[in-house]
Amino acid sequence: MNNADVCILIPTLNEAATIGELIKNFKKEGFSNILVIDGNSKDGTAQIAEAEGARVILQTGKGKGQAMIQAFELIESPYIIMVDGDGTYLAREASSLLKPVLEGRADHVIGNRLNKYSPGAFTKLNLIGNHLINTLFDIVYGVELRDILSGYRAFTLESIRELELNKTGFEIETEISVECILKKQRVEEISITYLPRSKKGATKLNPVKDGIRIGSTIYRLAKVHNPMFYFGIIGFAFILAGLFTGTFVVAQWLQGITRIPLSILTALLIIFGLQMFIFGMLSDLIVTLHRQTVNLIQDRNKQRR
Ligand SMILES: Nc1nc2c(ncn2[C@@H]2O[C@H](COP(=O)(O)OP(=O)(O)OP(=O)(O)O)[C@@H](O)[C@H]2O)c(=O)[nH]1
Ligand SMILES: [Mg+2]
Repeated sequence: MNNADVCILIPTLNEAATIGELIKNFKKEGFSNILVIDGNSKDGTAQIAEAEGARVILQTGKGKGQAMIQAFELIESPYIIMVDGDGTYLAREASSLLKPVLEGRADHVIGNRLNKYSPGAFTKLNLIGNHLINTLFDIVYGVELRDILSGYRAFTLESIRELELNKTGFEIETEISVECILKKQRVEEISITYLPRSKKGATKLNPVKDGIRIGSTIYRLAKVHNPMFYFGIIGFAFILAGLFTGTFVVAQWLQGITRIPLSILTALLIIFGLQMFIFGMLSDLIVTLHRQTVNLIQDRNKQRR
């Protein structure tokens, strides 16, 4: 393997404070094939990147996700390292991230920030949000990944091309992680250092708005992988509401007051909730049968080859 076979992909939006140094550091590590996909930065990020010898492309749409998807289409190198342009990740850790991919042990390697982060790298809110999102992911997909939102990753071109990616914003890392699991790729996590963002460059992430978007992406994508979870949550919410109104109806009835409209509402809530569970069970059956069919076709295809 030649280092030119590795494309260092950096999405940037107004990262003039850090992009030059980052490119220099990757060059020092022997990586010369550097692609910056810029979101029409207003602070000269693209010019700095070009001056440092990176190939710079302007993204045609908006959002980090759109930039990444556009870049994946253009890259031809067999290996890719994706890294944020805000100087929060270390170029010297690139080779340890790449190792499992080069050795053929993994298709996709995630740099796990949660073991070695510097003070101030995560705000309290970001850390709590991260834990919640990773826990939700583990429940829905039944795999233990600690840091699905990490922006430092290494993978093969072949593996990233296999994924169906549509998310345009900060949900892109979530979508990549989900798709890797659905496509049965071998995913590995490696501990990496995570530094605080430079004071000179502003964050583009809104922890509340983007956190909710990421959480709802995991939930919506669960429909095809874990429908029991998807419908079960809705059913659970309705049954809980039904039990709540039902308790009130019974308490009133014991005091001699009959609440007819509320009794009807209680029955409807519980019936609807139970129906959601039945939907979940049926969808689960469909997903399982579909999975068996796909496995059978894949096995047949392998045998033919
Ligand atoms: N091309 C492009 N890059 C973007 C866009 N939004 C963010 N980025 C880049 O994506 C990377 C990650 O964005 P950050 O703002 O650092 O998000 P974060 O790392 O989750 O949040 P912080 O912890 O505050 O750094 C940075 O290099 C940004 O410049 C965009 O719309 N287009
Ligand atoms: Mg960042």
